Amino acid sequence: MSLTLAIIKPDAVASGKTGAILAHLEGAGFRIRCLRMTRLSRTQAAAFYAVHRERPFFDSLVAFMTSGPIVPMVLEAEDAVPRFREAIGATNPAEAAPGTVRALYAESKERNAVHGSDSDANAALEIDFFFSRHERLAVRARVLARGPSPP
Ligand code: 3AN
Repeated sequence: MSLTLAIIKPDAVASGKTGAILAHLEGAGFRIRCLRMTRLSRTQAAAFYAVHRERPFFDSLVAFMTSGPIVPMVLEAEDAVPRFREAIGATNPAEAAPGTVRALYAESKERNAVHGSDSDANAALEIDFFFSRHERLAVRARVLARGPSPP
């Protein structure tokens, strides 16, 4: 089993889709291992999206991601990173496969309801960004205690 970092973005939180998205993800086989609601400062959002700092949409993306509360979470599944990206669909909801989270809940390329890590290495960095060492160790302890064949 592996982990990914997911975020329910400000558009979906503000429009009351948090519960529906969590239910969708659990129904798709993801186990929620850490979860919180928070609001990013400009500095935090710019750091989280630093890889996009030269892109024309960067300022707008930072403004959007700081516009309201978000719900970051750690999800566990087999091949969590690629499976989650499949479950959320393409960045542009107009191109997202039917039944994916973005096809169901996203408004536009920018206001696209959810974020998912794009590699195991970035998942580890993004989990560190949002969750404390204490929370991360608690997840690891539960995964290890469960052994190789989860219930
Ligand atoms: P994804 O979230 O599907 O991995 P990325 O990493 O290419 O997509 O982009 C990060 C975020 O930047 C997206 N989730 C979206 O909110 C925003 N974004 C990407 N492309 C555009 C665009 N052309 N115009 C506006 N916002 C964009």
